Amino acid sequence: MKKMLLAGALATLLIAPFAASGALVQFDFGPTPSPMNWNNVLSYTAGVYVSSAVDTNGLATGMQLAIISNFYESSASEGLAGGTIYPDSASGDCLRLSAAGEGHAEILMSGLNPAWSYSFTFYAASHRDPDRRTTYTIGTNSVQLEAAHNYSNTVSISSVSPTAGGEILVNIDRIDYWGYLNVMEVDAIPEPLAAVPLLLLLAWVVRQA
Ligand SMILES: [Ca+2]
Repeated sequence: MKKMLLAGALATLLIAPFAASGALVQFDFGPTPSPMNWNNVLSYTAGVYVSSAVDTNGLATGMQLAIISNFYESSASEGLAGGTIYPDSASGDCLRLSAAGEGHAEILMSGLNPAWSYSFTFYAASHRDPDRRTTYTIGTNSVQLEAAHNYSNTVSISSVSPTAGGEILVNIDRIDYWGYLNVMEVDAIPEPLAAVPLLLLLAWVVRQA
């Protein structure tokens, strides 16, 4: 009986990390906030804007977002309404980079689990004409996106490991005169290998019971 209880406790330990599996966290950039479980970043200047982001189920993740190198502006009108993948409150406004000022911005994500990997998806949209391309860089991985009339395209960087301190730095750079960030999604993926020692222990306990 004691061993069965132990096996049950170990099973709970084993399953617990996977309860958060696939937790998706959505950030909306620009002056117009999105409702429900979006995490809103209204300003373009340096500062901590989300101290514990919620996932799409409204659960607190402990994930923090800070702008550590500021954008050029936060614009309510330079995005694109009528996009097909996000609400207008998210696609219709944006943070922008400009050749007239700040052409490079940095976002520091912290409070991440060093044992997990994270996937980042970026969305940039503008109602104006090309070229309005932006580069998003994490470590040595870079992706680019054209914002002009972009109703549905996104770009992603997958399998990003945080530092031992639980941080990931995102760099955003304009390619043309204007650069954009309207939406960022972070998908937290628990590392399956972390469960292997627990699996072996559970198997041993069950064998002994
Ligand atoms: Ca918004």
